[in-house]
Amino acid sequence: MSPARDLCRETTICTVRARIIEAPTTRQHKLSNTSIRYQGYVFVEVQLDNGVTGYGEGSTLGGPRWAEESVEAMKANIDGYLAPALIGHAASQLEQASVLMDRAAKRNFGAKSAIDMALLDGLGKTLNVPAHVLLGGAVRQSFDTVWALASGDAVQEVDEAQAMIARGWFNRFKIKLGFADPATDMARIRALRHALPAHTVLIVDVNQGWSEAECIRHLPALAALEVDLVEQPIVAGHREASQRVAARAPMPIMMDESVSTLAEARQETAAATGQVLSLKLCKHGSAHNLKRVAGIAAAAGVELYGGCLLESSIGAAGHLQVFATLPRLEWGTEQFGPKILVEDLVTDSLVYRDFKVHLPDAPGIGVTPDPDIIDKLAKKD
Ligand code: MUC
Ligand code: MG
Repeated sequence: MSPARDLCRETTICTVRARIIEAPTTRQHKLSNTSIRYQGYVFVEVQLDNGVTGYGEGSTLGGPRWAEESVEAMKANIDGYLAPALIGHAASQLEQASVLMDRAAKRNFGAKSAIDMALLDGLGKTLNVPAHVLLGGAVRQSFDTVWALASGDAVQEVDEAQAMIARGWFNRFKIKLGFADPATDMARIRALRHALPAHTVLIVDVNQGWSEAECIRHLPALAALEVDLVEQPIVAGHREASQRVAARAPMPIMMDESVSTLAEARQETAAATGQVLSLKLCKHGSAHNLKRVAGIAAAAGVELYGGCLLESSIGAAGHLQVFATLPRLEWGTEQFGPKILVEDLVTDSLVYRDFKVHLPDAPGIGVTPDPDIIDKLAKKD
């Protein structure tokens, strides 16, 4: 038997450790349902019996508000249910690990995806290959980027966007809406549209903040400002209202919070509640599930967008490994988290250049957590 096959067959999971990290951000980041000055992560270390450690990260924004999981809940469910279900099992059996985790806990997609990422990292390092090789192989080495503007202050946002363009990091922008009154929001977008180069891609994310009536009122004004894409304007699950809005909207609608599971992907695309879908590991629970959701959407003719939840370079690298394998990814990725942190969590941050983020090619997810920064930012029990 080949050494690689031996390694895969025999390598088992010894320990799964989860720690909460609180990483300060460079500025306040506001959404319709929360506002943060630091980003919370669950940092997962999976120790394999061949001596390799795999690292993964789950994130959420400002407690259990963006979705039902908080980082505290992720850690509690990893410690109490998910880790015990995996100890002693083969590290290479990624699908089996998902089955075991699904038996141990319902949903908990952020917690599961952090462990799945750590397993992919450990397995990639064991076999000396980047994680994307275990997911079908990369069809792209870099991704067009999107930066999120979310201070709510129009002057600051114009300055920030211009600085991102000047650095060559980001030249497409997503504006977070829904925390201010619509007149203020329109003034922010108008300021950006006038200050930025002609035809700069502008996306707005309402994070479920508007009713159908508000969409009817405000989407024409967004169209007049040449907004290219509107993300999750309506509460997830309000399917008929979302369907009507998507049918009459003058620009494409992007589904985000409304699609986590494969069933939701099937139902929302069948109901045509959007023409674009944002993919995130914390919503889909594993890299393989993200690929399945992407397949359902692509089969329905829906365009794909590589979403984020302000991951550090650890979680962002994990996302790039799977995004790299998608046959189509029309909108590139918004993995901007590493650039909004005061300190990134790795020794080798992802590279942003020429308005692209580049796929790392080191084994596993391709980045190395910095133990000193992790220890400094880890929440003390
Ligand atoms: C979301 O809803 O898309 C990603 C960027 C951002 O500002 O918020 C997140 C989550
Ligand atoms: Mg969103």
